[in-house]
Amino acid sequence: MKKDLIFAKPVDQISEFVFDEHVVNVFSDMIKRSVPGYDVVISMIGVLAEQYAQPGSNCYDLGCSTGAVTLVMRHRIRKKIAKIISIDNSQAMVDRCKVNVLNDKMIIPVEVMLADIVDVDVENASIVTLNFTLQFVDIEKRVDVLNNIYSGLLKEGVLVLSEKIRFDNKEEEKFQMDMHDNFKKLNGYSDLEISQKRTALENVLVPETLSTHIDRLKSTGFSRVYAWFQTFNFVSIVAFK
Ligand code: GEK
Repeated sequence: MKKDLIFAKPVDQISEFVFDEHVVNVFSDMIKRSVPGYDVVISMIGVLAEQYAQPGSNCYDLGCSTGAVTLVMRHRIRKKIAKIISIDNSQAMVDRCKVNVLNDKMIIPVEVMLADIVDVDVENASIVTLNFTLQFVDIEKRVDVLNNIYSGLLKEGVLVLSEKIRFDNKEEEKFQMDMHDNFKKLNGYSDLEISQKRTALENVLVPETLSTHIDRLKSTGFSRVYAWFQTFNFVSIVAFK
């Protein structure tokens, strides 16, 4: 696994964060050292997928990056589903995801597509995952993404939504952000790396509160919405049609 040193050196003008080749090359290391609980979320998505995948249906990995969710679904699902559809709008991510799928020997068919999840039609789906992806979509378009997912889900279909969140309560926001910074420092990131990355992500990753997510999912029509995981300012929610 190549080490993430993208923000290790001081930069005069920090440009907006993009999911380009440099990020793809270190992505696995970057996400594990930056998102507390990432590995747990990935393996528990496997547990959810095993439980809720429906025969003949599609399972979607929206914002698939290098394919961690795609592969855990492919390894865990025992039913004869139609296929896994993995979508990302970064060409570099899609290319890497395709390689990772080719190197994986499981038999469930996987279609990896370059597309914006705002424009994709979800069809015949039993499971849809947005694993730390919706946070990168313009706030006003998030409801369209959820409506599209909801209408493409089968009865009893499941959406897994994982997000970085913010908190209305200032004290709690400070506590959760401090703990997240401590987590990154313990994982070897310097103060400079943390601060430069924060600037690069400022208008790119826009977190919302947990209640905003839950309310939006419920108003989209999801009948049961449960937060099943939280570590500091990272949560994962499961929503049932
Ligand atoms: C994982 N799910 O390893 N359409 C499609 N893809 C998008 C869009 C969009 N509008 N916006 C962002 N992306 C993965 C991790 S990373 C999370 C997801 C992170 C893609 C973007 O190119 C990137 O690959 C991914 O969403 C977000 O479980 O880096 O914090």
